[in-house]
Order: sequence, then structure tokens, then C-alpha cells
Amino acid sequence: MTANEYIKVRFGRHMDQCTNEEIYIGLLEYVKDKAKDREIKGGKKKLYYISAEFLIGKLLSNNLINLGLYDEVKAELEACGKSLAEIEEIEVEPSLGNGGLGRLAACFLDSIATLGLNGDGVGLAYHMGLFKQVFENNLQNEVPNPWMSEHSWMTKTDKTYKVDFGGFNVQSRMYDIDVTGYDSVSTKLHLFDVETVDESIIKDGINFDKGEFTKNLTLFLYPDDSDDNGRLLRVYQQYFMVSNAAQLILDEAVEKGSNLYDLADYAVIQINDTHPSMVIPELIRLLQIRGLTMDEAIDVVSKCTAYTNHTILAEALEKWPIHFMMKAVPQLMPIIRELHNRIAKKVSDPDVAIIKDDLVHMAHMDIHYGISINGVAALHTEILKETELNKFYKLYPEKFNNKTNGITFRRWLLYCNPELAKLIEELIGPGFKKDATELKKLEQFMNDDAVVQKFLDVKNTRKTVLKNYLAKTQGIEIDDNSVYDIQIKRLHEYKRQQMNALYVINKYFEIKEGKKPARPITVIFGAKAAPAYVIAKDIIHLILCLQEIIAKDPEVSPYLKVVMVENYNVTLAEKLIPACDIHEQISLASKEASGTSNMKFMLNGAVAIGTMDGANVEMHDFVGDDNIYIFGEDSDTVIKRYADASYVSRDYYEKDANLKKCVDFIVSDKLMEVGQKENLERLYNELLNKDWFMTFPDFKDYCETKEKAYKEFENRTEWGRKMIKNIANAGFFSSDRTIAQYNEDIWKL
Ligand code: 26Y
Repeated sequence: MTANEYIKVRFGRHMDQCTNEEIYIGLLEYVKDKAKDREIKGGKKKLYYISAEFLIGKLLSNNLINLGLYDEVKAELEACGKSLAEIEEIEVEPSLGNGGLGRLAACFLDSIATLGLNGDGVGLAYHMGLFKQVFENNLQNEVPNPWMSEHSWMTKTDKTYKVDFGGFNVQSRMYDIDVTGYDSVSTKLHLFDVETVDESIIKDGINFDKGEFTKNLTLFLYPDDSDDNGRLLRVYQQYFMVSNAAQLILDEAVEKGSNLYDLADYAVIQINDTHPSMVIPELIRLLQIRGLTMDEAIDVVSKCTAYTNHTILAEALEKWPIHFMMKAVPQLMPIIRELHNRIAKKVSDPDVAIIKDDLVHMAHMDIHYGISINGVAALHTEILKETELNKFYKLYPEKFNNKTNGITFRRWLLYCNPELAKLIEELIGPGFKKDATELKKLEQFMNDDAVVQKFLDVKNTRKTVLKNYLAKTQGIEIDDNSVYDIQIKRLHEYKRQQMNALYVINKYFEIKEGKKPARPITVIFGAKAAPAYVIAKDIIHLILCLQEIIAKDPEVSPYLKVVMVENYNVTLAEKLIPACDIHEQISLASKEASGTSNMKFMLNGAVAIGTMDGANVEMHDFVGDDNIYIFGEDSDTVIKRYADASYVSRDYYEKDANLKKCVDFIVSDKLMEVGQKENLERLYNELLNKDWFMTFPDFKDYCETKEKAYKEFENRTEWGRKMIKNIANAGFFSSDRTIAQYNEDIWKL
């Protein structure tokens, strides 16, 4: 049955007689039907990828591509004067994640299904997801972001579980989203919700009563954790997630014939950062209820879980106070104490203890009682082994392994950049769609100027698409003849958007002084700041103020434009990435575990300016010095600087007149005209007195490297070769490769 026939049966009318909403609903149901036909016939062992975030993005086109229906449906729509793009506008993007970790989980699900692996995702059905970002008076504001509706990708199941908390319990319900593999099987993302959630308790932005757990449990993703109530709510959320997961895992294993002693033959659990770590004691608890002794239960569970670390920042390694745990999940504490005591008996070093200073160290539990610990890029894993987790590495060297992140090429090439996909197919055939390493074949065209021109043409097409999109959706005008320089990621000081902003100031002064760039520059930012992260919000404020000042300055605006897109999300990324010329990967070396937008940009023929951090290091290995702009201090230098506490930002400020001028501009009269004194002064003082992420030492090198990149951009053919080199070497960064490695080394499905 074609989509059109399906819609005719569903609405009693031909597609061209239906509203766009009806067509959307029809296509949604049509796709669900088709996905059902492909449901994987499960093997014995199954992977459960538990994650607090799944940043899945819109699903309609993605599913149509993966099911092989895209061209057909597109043609059917066009035949009745409709476009898939306009139908897609009806779909609301669920914002079930913050950034990298959540988007990675979504790419992984796509690859798991594509490789035909028996694996499902398990997470939470947050009603509002992450907040929606709105700008007012050059400041970020947060408003709720509802996405659930009667017609959505979630299908209500009849699975419900009871989840016990200290003093009360709730009943959960499981909702399923089909995960369609590319030309392959389909698997599931299971999202749990509580029936008693009450959206009406939200008032005034994203504020709500954090104490009313039965009403707020799945209302938002990571509510504000600046206070104890918010942090406590996270414990409730996490336990709700893992208790449901654990009950599901045991049910499914038993159904397939497990006697529970052999659980490891039926289930392997990937713990995505420490947010799902309580699954370990919860499984032990449930196994005891089902008749196993503590010894037996611990033994069984120790063979089932594997932990991925996504961050080196110590403050992100979760440690929950015992009194939180006693309040929220008292039933787990005796088990956690037992797990602690067993380790304490064997290893006396308190640094590897599970309980220390009345805090439960979630990662320590994962490491002691799991089969695997992995970092997400080569450098990151080395840093974990050598510094952050060194004591654990010495205890369990065999458990540590690297799995460099990857991205799904279906969404990040075939869907978001069809023009480029088509050109690649013309040149090397369709094989790259299933085997990304085939992209390497593109290198043979690097010296063929006619082909190089085609890549430049595709880029120009995509730059115009972005221009039109921003004009239509955000009311922003950009010049598609300018160079697009883009930094999109969560706002965090270690990612150093503030350094990019200082560069903008530097350029502003240069233009004022008569030194005009060869070509106009458009600097685009996209970033949400955590609602309680004060300095991050100040950085957004600075960028928005710069945007306003520069736009209003007729001397500067023909040459420089700053754009901060509002409410950066997956949908916007899909438009920004194909259009990008230069992408910013400028984190302080050693701080960005991997990065994944770097891979998406590379695949779409953008050239990076970056530090030797995260996966940038591996990208550099592939493309060499000429095809990526590396600058800044390396991770060894940075780690040493922290160790001997030798960094004094003011010294750099005093010594470098140009840097001083740029930093001082933050609190200049010019900025005060459009900005808030309090915010700008706070940011200025932070940089001058702390600059914890060391932007000043890298600033000069950063500016010089950017000048070099802009200069080389003007040699269009040479630049085109750089683009091809990057695309040709992006194959390694396919999440199909990453998932194949997880399976081979850890899951063994
Ligand atoms: C619990 C709370 C403190 C918390 C909330 C969200 C802690 C961490 C996170 C999210 C972390 C995250 O997104 N990490 C990113 O993971 C990506 C995928 O591995 C990496 O590419 C990226 O470098 C890393 O910052």
C-alpha cells in the first residue's frame, strides 16, 4: 500500500483533499505500520541502552529514509502540490536531551537498528523536555517546550510497573517509539511516564513545585539543580528510570527462559554516564526479591553492566548525599552499603570507595561492579586512565577501553544534505551509504578542479538554503557570499564561546581601524545555557549585545555580522551544519571528552578551527595539518597548569595590549548602552580574576589561526580540496563503526 492509498483509507479522501495536519497524521501512522513489519525477531541476548537523554530530533523524514520510502512519498506529495518540508513543519521536535550525550544516544539507536542488533533504548518521557530558549533584552529566558500530542511517535503500551519511593509509590506506564534501521530491522525506544504528572503545576516560565514528586516526576529534563530540591528531584527521576528498566529487563529475560542466575546470557546494560547507575543496586534488590541471595545477586549483576564516561569535569561525576538516598530510595542504601563494604575490605584507599564523606559515588559503583568502562575518544580515554580514573585503571586495567564516538550518516548526510549525498553518489556510487569508509574514494578527485567546483557549488546552495531559513524562521538576514563561521553546542565556559566573542570584538576594532576583511564574515552561535548557570547566561548576553552593536554600526556591519540563533536544537543543526564553512571546536584542551558536532561538520565539508582536544585529535590524524586549523596549548600543558595552580589570568591581560583592549570592551560605555551592567561586569571580573578555562593564553594563537583560515578561504579551489579531504576521511566517525565496536568488545550480541 502506498502512502496515498493508506491516507485514502484513513481519511476517506485522496491526499490532495487533505489538510497538512491530516497528511502528517496519515504519514505518521503509515510509517508506524511499516516499522511494525520490520520489528526485530529478538535473539536471546539483548542490549538495554539506558539513558536520561535521547535527543532524537524530528522523525518523519528520518524514518521515511530508513524505510526506503522517502523518494516515493516525496513524489506522491509533489504530485498533489505539497512538499515534504511543509508537512515536516507540523512535527514538533521533542527536546529530550541537553546536547552531545543525548544526541549520541539517538545516533546509537539508529546504528543499533541499522546493524540489526537486538537492542533497545530505555529512558524517560519528559512532558516538557528541555526548556525552550527565548531572547528578551539580550538575555536568555526559559519557557516550557511541550511536544507531546495525541498524534505522536509514542505509542502507549499496556506495560505498567509499580515504583516504590521512600513513603509513597507511583505507577508507571511505558510508551514506545519505533527506531527504524536503515534498510534493516526496527527496534524500540522505551520511554517511561507516570500517569499522575500534572502540567498545571508549572507557573511563571519553567518554575514548578519541586516537592510534589507524583506530579512533577517526568515533567522536565534535569530541572534546575542549583538547589537541593532540584537535586533531590533528579534522584527521584533517576530511580524511576532505572527501576522501570530493571523490571522490564527481568520480565523480558524470564519470558525468554532465563532462570535469572543466567541473566548475563539474556541482558547487557549500557549505563550512559552515571545518570542510570542506580540500576545496579536496583537489579540486585529485585533479584533478591525473586529468590537469589545477596551474594548470588551481586554476582549475576556484575556480569551485566557496562559504563560510559562522557566527561572529565570532576563536578559532573555524580555523587549523591546519603540523606538524599535515604529519603528517596531507602531500600537501595543497604545494598549500596554492602557493595561499598565488599570493596573496602579488598582495597583500603578511600579514593576508590563507593561511599566517602557521606556521599555515594555513582561512577565508582559502576566501575567496581561493571564489566567495562569506556571513554568516548582516544585522548579522553587516555586522560581517564592516566589522571581522573587512574587508581581504578590500576585496579582493573582490563576493564578500560575506548570507543570513539560517531554520528549517523543517515540524518547527518543523507537527510540534512541531499545535494551533497547526490554528488557523492555520482562520483563513487551508493556504497558509502552502507559502508561509510567508502567515502575515502573521494580523495581521487581532489585534483580534479571541475569536481572540486561541484563541491563548492553544493556548499553555496546550502548557504543560500540557510540564509532563507533564518530569514523565514528567525527574521535574521545574512549574506550568503560571506564566510559562515559557526559554533553550535551547549553553552559552557570550557567550550569557550567567550573566546570566540573576544575574537569578534577584536575584529570589530580592526574594521573600525580600517583593516577590512577580504570578504564579509558571519559568525553564528547557537547555544542554550543551563537556567542556573549564571556565567554561561552572561556569555549569551555578551554575544547578543555584540550582535546588536555591530548590526547597528554602518562602519562595521558590511563586513561583520554576529548571529545568535534562538532555541538551538536538532532541527536548526540540520540546517546550519551543511551550510558551514568554518566550524569552531575551541574547547580548552583536555576538557571536551569527544565532541560530535565536529564530526557532522567534517562530513558536510566544513573545515575545523580547533584545539587538540576530544575527537579533534583523531580528525587531525586523518586529514593532516593542511586540512584542519589547530591552535592553542595541548592537554599536557593544560593539565600541568592546573596541577601546579600556576595560571594567573591577569598577567596575560596586563602583558597583551590587544587582549586587554578586547576584554575592556565588555564593560565599555558602548556595551552598557545595549546591555546590563551587572551581567557584563560579572563576566569581565570572572575573566580577569579567574578565567578558569584559560582563554587568555590561547587568545593570540586563536586570532592568528583564524586570520590564516580566512585568508586561505579566499583560494576557493584549494579550499574545495580541503573540503573533499574532510568528507573523504569522515567515514571513521560513523556511529555504525562505533556500535560495531561496542558490540564486539562489550555487548557480544
Ligand atoms: C547530571 C548532570 C550534572 C549532567 C547532565 C548532562 C552531566 C552531564 C550531562 C551531559 C554531558 C554531555 O553531554 N557530555 C558530552 O557527551 C558527548 C557524547 O559523548 C561528548 O561528545 C561531549 O564531549 C561531552 O561533553
